[in-house]
Amino acid sequence: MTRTVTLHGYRYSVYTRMAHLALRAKKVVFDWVEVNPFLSEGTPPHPFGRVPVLDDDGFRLFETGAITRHIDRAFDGPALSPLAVQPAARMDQCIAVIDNYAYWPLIRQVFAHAVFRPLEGETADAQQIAKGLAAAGPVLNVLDQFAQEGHILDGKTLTLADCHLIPIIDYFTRAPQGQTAVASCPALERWWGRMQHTPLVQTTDPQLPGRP
Ligand SMILES: N[C@@H](CCC(=O)N[C@@H](CS)C(=O)NCC(=O)O)C(=O)O
Repeated sequence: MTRTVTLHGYRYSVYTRMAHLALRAKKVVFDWVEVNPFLSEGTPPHPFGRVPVLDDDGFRLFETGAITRHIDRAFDGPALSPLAVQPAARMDQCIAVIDNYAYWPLIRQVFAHAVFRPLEGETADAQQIAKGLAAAGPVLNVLDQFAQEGHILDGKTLTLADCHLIPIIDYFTRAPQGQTAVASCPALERWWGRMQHTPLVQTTDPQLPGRP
């Protein structure tokens, strides 16, 4: 019997892309159901109105950290979680840092207001960009230290930390201010320099409106 895997997600969502990256890294065949959580009519099968949701042959999961770990455990392909204790802990820590301290300032404040809203013809709030940039500084420093240490984010061995961080840094550096901020974090910049042209990153590019 064929195993049916479905990703319910929104094409421009960083969290959807995290799950998408894990599925692609494991070479899982899956269907994509497009759901825009910001429109009331497109209600995803998620109790809190978010994306993504993964359906693995009838087993439904929400929360991206659980989804990507499930993908890693439930499918063949390269392991995306380090076996060694310290790198595994650092990967988990990195994912939590992204959820708790990176998503809001880097994506919802800087990227949304400096890049996405202008592309969509919506008004942007310069104060939100300034607040997001200020909050982004300490987060980027922590991520830079992770990359510098070398347990994760080494630009060679892909882990779930990469799957979670790629969408965030990709969008953040599309804002000139974000690019400048990352340029002051040498190890993080080196990591992104290695990752950004990989087939995995290219094939999961959300193709923002107005970009070739
Ligand atoms: N804790 C959730 C967060 C997911 C999330 O915030 N997704 C965003 C899109 S990137 C969303 O659905 N936002 C809709 C909203 O904020 O109403 C997870 O880990 O999956």
